[in-house]
Amino acid sequence: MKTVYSDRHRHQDGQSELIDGKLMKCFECPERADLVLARVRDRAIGDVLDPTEHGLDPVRRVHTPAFVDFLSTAWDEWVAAHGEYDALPITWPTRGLRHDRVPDAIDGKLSYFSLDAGTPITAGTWSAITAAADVALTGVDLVLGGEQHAFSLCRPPGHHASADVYGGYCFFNNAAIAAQAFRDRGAGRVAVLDVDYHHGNGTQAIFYDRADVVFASIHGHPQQEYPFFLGYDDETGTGEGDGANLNLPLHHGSGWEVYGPALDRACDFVAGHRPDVLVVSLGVDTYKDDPISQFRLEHEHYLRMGERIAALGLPTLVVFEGGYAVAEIGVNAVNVLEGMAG
Ligand code: Q9C
Ligand code: ZN
Repeated sequence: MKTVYSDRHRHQDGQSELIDGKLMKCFECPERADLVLARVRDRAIGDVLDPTEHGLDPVRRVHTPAFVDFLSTAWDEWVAAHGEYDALPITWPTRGLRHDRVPDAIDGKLSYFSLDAGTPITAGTWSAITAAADVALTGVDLVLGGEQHAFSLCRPPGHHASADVYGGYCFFNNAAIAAQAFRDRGAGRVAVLDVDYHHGNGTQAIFYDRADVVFASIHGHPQQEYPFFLGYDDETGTGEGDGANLNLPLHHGSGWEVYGPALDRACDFVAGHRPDVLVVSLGVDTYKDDPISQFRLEHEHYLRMGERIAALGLPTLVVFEGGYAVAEIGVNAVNVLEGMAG
C-alpha cells in the first residue's frame, strides 16, 4: 500500500492546550506522524509519496469561504493583537447568544469559528493544514488511479472540523475533503468509516443531510466523552440523508469483545449502502494506553480491524486522524494497514 506524506505537518507544533483544568503540552504533536512514517518505512509496506498541490477549490467544497479565509489570516491577526503566542479561544456563542454576526476582533473570530480551547493556531498552522488536505487529495488520486488501498498520513487530523468550525486538534476535515473529491470525480456513493476513539462530529455534520456520502462511527459515548454534544445512536441522518448515518457509541473501558462486534455492525451498514469507495478515518486513540482515551484495544486488534475493513472489498483510502500513545502509534496504525494487505 502506498503512503502519502508531507513534512509540512511539522509546521503545526503547538505549545499547549487547555485540558483537565491545566495548560498542558499539546498531545497532538509532530512526533505522531514522524513515528507512523518510521513504521511505514520499517515494515516496507509500500512507497512513500509526496503530495501534489490541489489548491483550495476541493477544500471549499466542504468548508465555507468565510472559514477558509479566517484560517488563512488568523495567525497574522492574532500576532498583531497579542504577539507570537499560540492562539486559543476562551469564550463561545452558546445558548442565548447571537450566531449571525462574525466579530471583527480576532479573539471574537476564534470564538465564532471554534469548539474548544485545545486546538492552537500557530505560525505554521496554515502551511500544515493545506499540506494535509493535499495529502488526502493525493490519496484520492491514487485510489482513482487504480490502487485498491492507499494511506494518507494526514496531520493535523480532521474529523472534528465541520464546514465552519475547527477544534479537537482539527482544522480542515481531510477525510471529508477526500470523500467529496471522490464524489466530484465520479464515485456515485462514498462511505466514511470513522474508527477514531472520538466521534467524528465534523464529518457527520458535513454529510448529515446527504445520501451520497454515508457515515458510520464507533466512538466513546457522548454521555462520557468529548466532543459530548454529538454521536448518539439516535442520530441517523436527515432529509435525503435519513438512514445514511450510523453511530455506535461505546462506554469507557470497552475492549475488543465489544469493539469487534461494533466494527462488524459498522461494516455491514457500510456494505448495505453499496458504496463505490470507502474512506476510513483512522484514529488509533482506541489503544489501551492512550493518555486521553478510555478504550482497551491491543496491538493485535488493529490487525483484525484492517482485515475486517479489507473484507468489504472496496477501494479504500485510509486517512490518519488521532492517537496519542506516541510510542505505540506507529505499530497500531501500520497494523491496520498490514491487516488490510492480508
Ligand atoms: N478530557 C482527535 O483525536 N480533548 N481529537 C479531549 C479529554 C480533545 C481529539 C479532552 C480531544 C480531541 C482527532
Ligand atoms: Zn480521537
